[in-house]
Amino acid sequence: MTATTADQHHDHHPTGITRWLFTTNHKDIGTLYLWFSFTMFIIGGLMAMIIRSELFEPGLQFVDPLFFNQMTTVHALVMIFGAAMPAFVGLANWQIPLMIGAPDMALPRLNNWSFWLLPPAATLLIASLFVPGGAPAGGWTIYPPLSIQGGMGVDFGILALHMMGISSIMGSINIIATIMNMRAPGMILMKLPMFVWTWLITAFLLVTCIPVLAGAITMLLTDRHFGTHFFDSSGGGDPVMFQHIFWFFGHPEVYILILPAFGVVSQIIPTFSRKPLFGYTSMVFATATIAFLSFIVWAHHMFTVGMPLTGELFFMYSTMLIAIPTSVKIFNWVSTMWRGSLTFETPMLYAIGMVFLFTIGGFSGLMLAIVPADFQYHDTYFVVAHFHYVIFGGTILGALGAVYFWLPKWTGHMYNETLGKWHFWLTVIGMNVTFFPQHFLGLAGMPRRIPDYALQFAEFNMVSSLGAFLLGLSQIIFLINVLKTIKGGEKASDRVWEGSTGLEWTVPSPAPYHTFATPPVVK
Ligand code: CU1
Repeated sequence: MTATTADQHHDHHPTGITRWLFTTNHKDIGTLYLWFSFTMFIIGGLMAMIIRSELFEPGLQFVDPLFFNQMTTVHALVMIFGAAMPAFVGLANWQIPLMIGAPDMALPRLNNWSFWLLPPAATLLIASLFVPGGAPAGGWTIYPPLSIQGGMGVDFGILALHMMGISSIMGSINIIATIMNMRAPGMILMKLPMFVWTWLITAFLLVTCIPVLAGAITMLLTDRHFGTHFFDSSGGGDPVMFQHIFWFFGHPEVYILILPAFGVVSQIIPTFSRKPLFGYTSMVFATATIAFLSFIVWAHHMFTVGMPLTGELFFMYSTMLIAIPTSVKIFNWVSTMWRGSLTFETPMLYAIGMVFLFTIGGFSGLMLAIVPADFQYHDTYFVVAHFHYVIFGGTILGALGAVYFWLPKWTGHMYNETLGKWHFWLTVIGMNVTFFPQHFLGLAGMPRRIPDYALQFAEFNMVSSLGAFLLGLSQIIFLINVLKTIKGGEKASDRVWEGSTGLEWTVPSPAPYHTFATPPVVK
């Protein structure tokens, strides 16, 4: 059979469910990832609502203590592996080929498989709550001995983590292969848009650290069923070894969650400042430095296990070192805005909110890095407040900002700006009312992962729960806005943000004014 050029370049277009099941198109797969992520965000969010309902006042109200801890564990795993990571893989699928001038991802069939591993994995994870014995109950870190003793739900969790890990590794291989091999002629690495740079570095973090998690949970599995005693002290094993292996994965995982959000912010801020990104080269090296340092700080999560003083000092100072490249990035974002022609449409609000709130989480992280102080904060609500500023304030706000930023590009329609602004302000107010009081609860000594608490913690918990209900409800505005934009609405121009040329979504940063054929209109 002779194939014409047209045949080679036009796939068959199956419709309905088969379109989505068999798709190898990066945009379709990006869309699947984003909707999957949003679904997990809602499911994990509903669990958070149950947690905050239970903690609204002292005493046991709605769920029994074991189920409370199991659901808290699944909330974390769903949010990290189901909502946050897939959101950015979805953004990567949509944007990386467009940003580097490639027709699709390098490995389109692998791409399909990467996505379709996720729904069964998520099903297993959520089902673990309802099998005899229930889900892991010790938090997302699944520390032994609790995770050795738990029922078959723990095995569900381990299998789910393996599947999501395989998905992440395959996705990362695809992203690395695409960026290294499929750039348009002339696009040298130091011309990559920052979103692409941050994803390249994130993909290397993923292929390096996910196998370590896979090792840890496989050893856990053999401890549970095949008579090994890696982590079982009754058989000569060491439960603290699990913590070392887990956090060798777990700390880089934190940067996997945040670096692509940094990339998004580095695209949005120049666009709405009508200036090129300040300090592009330092931004690239700061990102790479953060990624490198993320591998030598892991034991700051386990200062209280009783490690040698030299170890505590090393992990304290190496952790504090991360503040330097992080500050470089924050300095660059602020400098990009400095004397720019700023406008504050929804994506820009999200980017600025992300920089501000992530920085709060960064500072509380610095506080937690101080060894003697950490002995006070360890396993308190201070830690919960800290990482929610990082993951909600940083990662989730970054993802939401990215959706508003690129939605006109994806759909051809403008979203509703008024609804976008309502969504932003209610989300930011809800988030701060939820998580800021948790700093005070933690400093006052309230432990994390408990369904009940002493009376002196009642007021701040009530405030926190009210904030959480506001935060949860305001996400409905986002859903309505996105659905309306997909269905129709005002047509998006090819210079939606009046920031630069039609390439404003894809170039490293908007070109300086004097390079425009037609000068942009600044409101
Ligand atoms: Cu860490």
